[in-house]
Amino acid sequence: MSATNLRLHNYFRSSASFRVRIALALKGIAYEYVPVHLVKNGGEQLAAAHHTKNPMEQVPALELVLDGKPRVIAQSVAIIELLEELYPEPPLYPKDSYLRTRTRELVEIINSGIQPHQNLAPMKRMDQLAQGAGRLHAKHYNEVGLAAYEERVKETAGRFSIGDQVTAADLFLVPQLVAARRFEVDLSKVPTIVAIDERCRALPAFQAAAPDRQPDFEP
Ligand SMILES: N[C@@H](CCC(=O)N[C@@H](CS)C(=O)NCC(=O)O)C(=O)O
Repeated sequence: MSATNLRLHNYFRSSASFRVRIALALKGIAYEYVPVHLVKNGGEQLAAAHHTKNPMEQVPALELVLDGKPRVIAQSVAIIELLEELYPEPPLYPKDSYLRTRTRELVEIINSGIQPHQNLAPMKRMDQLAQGAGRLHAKHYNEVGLAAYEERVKETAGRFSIGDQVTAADLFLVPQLVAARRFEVDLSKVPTIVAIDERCRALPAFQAAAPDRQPDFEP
């Protein structure tokens, strides 16, 4: 399988986009950055043109020519797994079956256990039911999910979530902590996570992928 003409439809503040940007940076893959503003113009993710790229009306979506055919893939887990197949070095999933499964478990704690609760649409819906509820809901699931991640990661942590090599789990953790800080989650309860996050953020690929380094960044 081979790929050319990669275009990432994404948003600087989106944690799911940030995950994919880290994978692209770690693997040294060139791509075109296509901004999709989630707030301006009524939310560009809701436009018909974007809907065809991601029917969930979310970012990220990766457009590429795959084995000569134009394709668009959504969902950060699927995109990162495709990048892993196309560009195996450096690997983001351990060779050992148990550690690979643990990596996926940590990925899912964030991908399905935390992040969906802090999305714009559910937060807006919660706020319609009770003013301010959206933020409290998002904060709660950040606390629950990060506590679970902390408990699990203690078993495998080295410099990073799984030993001393960066894995997909770290690509999910670092963007999640940006959100957790925004929701003022007390991170003193998750010291292993905080130490891993610091080590990841010292790496050039994580820095290059950070929200404030993107062309559509707004303070
Ligand atoms: N499971 C999806 C989640 C994507 C997602 O939730 N994207 C958010 C930004 S991080 C989004 O586009 N939200 C738009 C909205 O809620 O309207 C993935 O991993 O790609």
